[in-house]
Amino acid sequence: METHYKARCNLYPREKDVFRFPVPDDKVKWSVDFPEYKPTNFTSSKVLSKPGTEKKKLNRISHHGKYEVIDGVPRNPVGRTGLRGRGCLGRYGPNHAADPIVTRWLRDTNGDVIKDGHGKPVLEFVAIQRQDCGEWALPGGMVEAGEKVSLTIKREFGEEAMSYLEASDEEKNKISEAIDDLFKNGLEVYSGYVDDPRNTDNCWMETVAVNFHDENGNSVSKIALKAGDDAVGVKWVVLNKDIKLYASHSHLMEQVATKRNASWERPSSEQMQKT
Ligand code: RP5
Ligand code: MG
Ligand code: MG
Repeated sequence: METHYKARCNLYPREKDVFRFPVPDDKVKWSVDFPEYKPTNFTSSKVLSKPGTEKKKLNRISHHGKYEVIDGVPRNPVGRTGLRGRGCLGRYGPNHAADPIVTRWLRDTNGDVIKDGHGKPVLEFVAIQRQDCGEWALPGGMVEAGEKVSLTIKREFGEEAMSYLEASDEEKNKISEAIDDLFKNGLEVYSGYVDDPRNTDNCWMETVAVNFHDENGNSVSKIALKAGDDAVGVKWVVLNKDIKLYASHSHLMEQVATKRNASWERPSSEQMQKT
């Protein structure tokens, strides 16, 4: 992650009157002098009212190695965000999440894979609409204390894209089976800092993003998607460079396109008509 943009959004997420100190592009790096920099210190009351959780066995290690701790608090490794404190994030330093990226090839009505003008096949992926901000995103979530990333990936996909928490016991078994089957051969596409709007100077999101690809269109494509938990919508989205996604999820999707040798172009309306 070279720099961050969403982590410098003016109004802090989920708040009405918490604004960031404006940080121009050339003042993001801590190594650049910025004597006027006086960011507000903000930690949401929800975070402050959760005492004792620090004792849990949470992974405090960054994917980027050692981070600086200044005056007892970790420093965002990418740079200034315009806000100090924990904001609405639970931990100082890295807050670990995991993102499942479920993909299939976009096919025409005959079942043939659609290709872009350069002959590259076009991907579709499962996106959810976040309840907190309405933006479309990967169905990811926080790694719970002591939880393996592989389990977080399955759990979050079940909760957000298959409505596991709202399902009956019988449905729950079916969803778990489908997910176990689908999430067997993952390709890790990214691990590290996420340009999340909740980041502050002292805490930030990191993720492990794993791609599960349905090459032949007969596994993932069969599952029933249903938004649940903190998702209010779920759908297959045609991948291209113009899609607007939450945090730096578009950057994660670019990694998938590169690794799968898939198209990163917007498909023409002619191509879309064939689907
Ligand atoms: C993003 O926040 C991660 O990439 C992940 O998708 C998500 C985790 O937070 P919640 O969805 O649990 O809010 O930075
Ligand atoms: Mg979740
Ligand atoms: Mg989530």
